[in-house]
Amino acid sequence: MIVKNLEDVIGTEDHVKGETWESRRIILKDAGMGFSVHDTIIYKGTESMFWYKYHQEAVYCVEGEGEIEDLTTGKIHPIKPGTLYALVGHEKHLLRATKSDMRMVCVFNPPCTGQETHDEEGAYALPKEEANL
Ligand code: 9YT
Repeated sequence: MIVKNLEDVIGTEDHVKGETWESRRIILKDAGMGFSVHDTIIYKGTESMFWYKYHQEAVYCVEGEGEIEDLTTGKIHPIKPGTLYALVGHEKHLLRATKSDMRMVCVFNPPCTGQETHDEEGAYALPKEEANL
């Protein structure tokens, strides 16, 4: 059994920071579970483009409000606490934290190893001023 607290991850190498987000990676590939579990924060007023070509990801909002735009359909879905989106088809998407920081718990299959921050394939962030928020 593994028992961890977010406090065990904050400030370690598994606490990874991007331009528009930070990710506290609580369970990674080395745990042998077949998935990884991340507690992430998306910063207020930002727009991020993500495209996980090689992973499926489910994301559950526990705090904050924003929206996700599915770039394969053009559809925009509001996000609030209790909303879950699942990228079953590796959909390229725009994530916007419009009203506040959003705290999102993510599960990845296959699991992240912890290295993804350097070469986050397909993910890049628009500068805040271009996001027009
Ligand atoms: C919800 C989301 O996609 N957050 C970006 C961070 C990323 N998922 C990660 O590496 O934890």
